Amino acid sequence: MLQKDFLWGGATAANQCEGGYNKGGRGLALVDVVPAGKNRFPVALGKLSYKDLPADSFYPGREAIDMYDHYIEDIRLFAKMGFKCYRFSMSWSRIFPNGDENAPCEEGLKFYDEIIDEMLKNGIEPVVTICHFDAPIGLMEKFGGWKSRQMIDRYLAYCEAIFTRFKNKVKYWITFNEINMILHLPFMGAGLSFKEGENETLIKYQAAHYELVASAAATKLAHSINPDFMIGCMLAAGNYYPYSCDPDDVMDSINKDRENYFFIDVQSRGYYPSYALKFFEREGINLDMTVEDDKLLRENTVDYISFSYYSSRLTSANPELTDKTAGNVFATLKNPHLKASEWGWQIDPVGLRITLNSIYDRYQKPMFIVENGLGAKDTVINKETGKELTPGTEEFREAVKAGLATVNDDYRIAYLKAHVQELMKAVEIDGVELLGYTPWGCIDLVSASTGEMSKRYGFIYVDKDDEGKGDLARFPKKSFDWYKEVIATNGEST
Ligand code: BGP
Repeated sequence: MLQKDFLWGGATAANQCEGGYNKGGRGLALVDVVPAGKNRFPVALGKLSYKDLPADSFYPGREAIDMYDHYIEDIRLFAKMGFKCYRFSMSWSRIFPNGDENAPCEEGLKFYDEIIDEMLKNGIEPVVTICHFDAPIGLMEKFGGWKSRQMIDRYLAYCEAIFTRFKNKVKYWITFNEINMILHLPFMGAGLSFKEGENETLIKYQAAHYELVASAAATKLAHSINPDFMIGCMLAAGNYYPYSCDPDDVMDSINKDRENYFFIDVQSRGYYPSYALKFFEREGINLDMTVEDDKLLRENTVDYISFSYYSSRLTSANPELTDKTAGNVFATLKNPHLKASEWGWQIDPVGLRITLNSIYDRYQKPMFIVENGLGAKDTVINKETGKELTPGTEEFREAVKAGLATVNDDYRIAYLKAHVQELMKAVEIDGVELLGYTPWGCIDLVSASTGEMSKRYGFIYVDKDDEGKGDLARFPKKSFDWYKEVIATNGEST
């Protein structure tokens, strides 16, 4: 049995659902300038400047599903599903539009006050990601993003504003979404861009160091404001399997895992692991790392470890093996034992149990699965006639109005069901400590890797397409009732 207060819920991020990019005094943020389509990865990787793109490239991310004006309706739908918690992110540039103001923007704080109050009214515990791919553009322009140590103070000013304002309303915080994205999508993760000939590895690890110090300093600050705050780190997780039992493959998988676990090693243990120090030595990487940084890291480790899990990964020391998955930031070898999503993300529920066990064995701290799910193309149907409905048509709108539109997303239910069953085994059989589970994109939103709407994760459908068309109507999919039952039975009925 899971504990009675297990936190079932869902997860989103401001940058992918909130919209209202120019409302309430909000300044431009990182993701506002990462376009959909073929230029998305070059910009997210810091190889192409958004300034070289036409101004209309950034649709539909900036308006997303307009949760800015729909949050009451959305939170009530979450409450209907029985959510115990809701993980969302605050938009840094709503609180400090340019990043460097002396005082926070009251309108931004008020907006989150209202959202949180609505959640609390509905018995939903807020879980707040402080930064989810969306530092203010002003700070990118001024400092080159997390290349600069000055980002730490700006981040802390933001943290102080929200910790103080919400100290009696929010308990669970996450300092950075998927902090290891610095290595994989450096512009999206940390506002980094690179010039020809620069040492990218050095820049990425320096930025990582500043974020790690900022995270530790935020943990210290948080506990001084409210000792009951629970501060978590967050990793894009998913263990690497060795391709074979060849010891070289096994060693290779250990090294690949370390690239990601490096971040939690520092955030949870409080010091740099020896394999990382050796790596820096070999690469000639000399980081700006002070005695005070070291002290901060050691004295302010996280209270819990949160992570996203979509897929396991597969690696080999043999360079001749090149059959990799496409469509995933973490390209991996194809695992013959696994099926994959339409985007090539390999589906591995047991991998979730393996990942939970690895993390718990390594750190012995409570964990929180804050993202998991299946991105898929959904087809809307009329639930009475079974007829397919085309968004944008009169028939579609009529069916939505009459409460007859739905999606029979059995594929999503199958994915989530298998993962919930494995997380239950990890708790009940292996004894890992798990605080909660918040499937990603509990309401359809813009995809981080494609910048489009058509890769959907939600229990709730949102009428909006890749061109930004649609009237934003929301309605439950079949998975909505399935998840409601899972929550109502505390995971016993899947
Ligand atoms: C994670 C991000 C999310 C989210 C998710 C799904 O990396 O934290 O922001 O989008 O992945 O990815 P995608 O939207 O690319 O399918």
